[in-house]
Amino acid sequence: MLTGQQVQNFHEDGFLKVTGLYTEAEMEDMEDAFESCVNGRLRDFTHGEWKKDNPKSKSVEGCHDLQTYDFRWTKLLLFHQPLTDGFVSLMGENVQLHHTKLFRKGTEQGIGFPMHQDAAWMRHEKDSLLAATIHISDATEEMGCLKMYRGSHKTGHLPVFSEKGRYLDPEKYPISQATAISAKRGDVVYFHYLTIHGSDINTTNKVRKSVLVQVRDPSDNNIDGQHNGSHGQGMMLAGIA
Ligand SMILES: O=C(O)CCC(=O)C(=O)O
Repeated sequence: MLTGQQVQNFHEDGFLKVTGLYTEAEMEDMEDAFESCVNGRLRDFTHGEWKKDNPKSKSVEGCHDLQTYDFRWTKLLLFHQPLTDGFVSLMGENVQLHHTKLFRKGTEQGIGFPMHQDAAWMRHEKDSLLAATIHISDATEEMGCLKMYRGSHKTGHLPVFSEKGRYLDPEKYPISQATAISAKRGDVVYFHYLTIHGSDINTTNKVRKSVLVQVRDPSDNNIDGQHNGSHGQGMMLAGIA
């Protein structure tokens, strides 16, 4: 379980980085599972028309529903007690799976994500959704680590600037003004689905690797049907529905 101070920080900031939830042996398993997943399954996850401003950049690639590709994701993401305990500390005893996904941000010009709220992709009535990004590689600022606007989960639902990419106005919410959340391999960053976040270009020669689990309270309902029907969506990770 997280400490009272960690929970308080999360509610103030809208995000929280936690270390030590995974052992090195688990991280080795995770990296193997990552490599076994990526062959032939990755697709372009670049948000909308953002890339046209950076024509030389390479795409961010990713895929969903990791547990359908390799059994290790089930124990490393869905039935991983320390990870789930973190969700319970932050949102309460009932935790339901929404979806899993993986990102691979390529080297030298691996493009970023413009600032956005995940809520624009999966709006729910009670805004209970949280995500956890698990870092499989280190993520320095030069590698295009996550960036967050501190406290922005309190601003509610903001209008999207790009309908297609569903990101926010880059003039109002530049990536450069957000707080960089650099992370080490094994670190987990929990964040609320209203927290404004994104990430910048990977300018290094190292690939940035991460996976993500998104969850909700089982009493919460999707409003517009977006992002419904991921594999295992509705599975209880903790508590009862
Ligand atoms: O990990 C990143 O670089 C950003 C990912 C992101 O924005 C998301 O999962 O919504």
